Amino acid sequence: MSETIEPRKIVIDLKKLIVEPYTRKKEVKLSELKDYCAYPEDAEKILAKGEDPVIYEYYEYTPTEKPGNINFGLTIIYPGKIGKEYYMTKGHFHEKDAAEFYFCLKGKGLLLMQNKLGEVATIELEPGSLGYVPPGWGHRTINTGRGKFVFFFAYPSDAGHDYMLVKEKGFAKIVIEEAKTVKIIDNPRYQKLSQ
Ligand code: S6P
Ligand code: ZN
Repeated sequence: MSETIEPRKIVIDLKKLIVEPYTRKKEVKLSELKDYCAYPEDAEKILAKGEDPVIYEYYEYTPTEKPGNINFGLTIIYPGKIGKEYYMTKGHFHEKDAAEFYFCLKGKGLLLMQNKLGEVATIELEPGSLGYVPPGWGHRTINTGRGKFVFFFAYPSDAGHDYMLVKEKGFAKIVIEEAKTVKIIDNPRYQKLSQ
């Protein structure tokens, strides 16, 4: 029998920074992110002190994974750095050719994208601006501000997520703070997809 999805109302609470109701909440701490960092030795130093800060969290509402539906939610990236690299999401590619958008609600940050040819694009996000991720582009978000960086996302429910490509090869660029300014530089640990 085919699944019936009922129409419904979902509230995005901009004060509490929560989606109500949500189907999934995930908190990513430094210990889980460390293999994605450009300078994992800096992550190890923080962890060795007995600290394991939450880097980001997200609330998602997934009606179903059936094609034709939309997943959406809220991502909150905390302010901070791991060494000189700003707090960021792991980043991923979608398994299917599926686009996504990020609509910034609070704070400021960067949307870093890369396609499988190794081409890179960055979009600055501040409240009111929307970053569009075309199908085929891996995406990571980075908090370059002093407060929480918060954005609303939406993408096709059957998109799927591939984290391995980013974990093993990295993004070609990383975002760091140097001399108190935001810099986008080559990732010293990047391995081209053809290697
Ligand atoms: C999912 C969408 C977001 C991210 C979230 C965390 O397609 O892009 O919900 O899941 O921003 O990022 P990541 O890379 O840990 O999934
Ligand atoms: Zn995505």
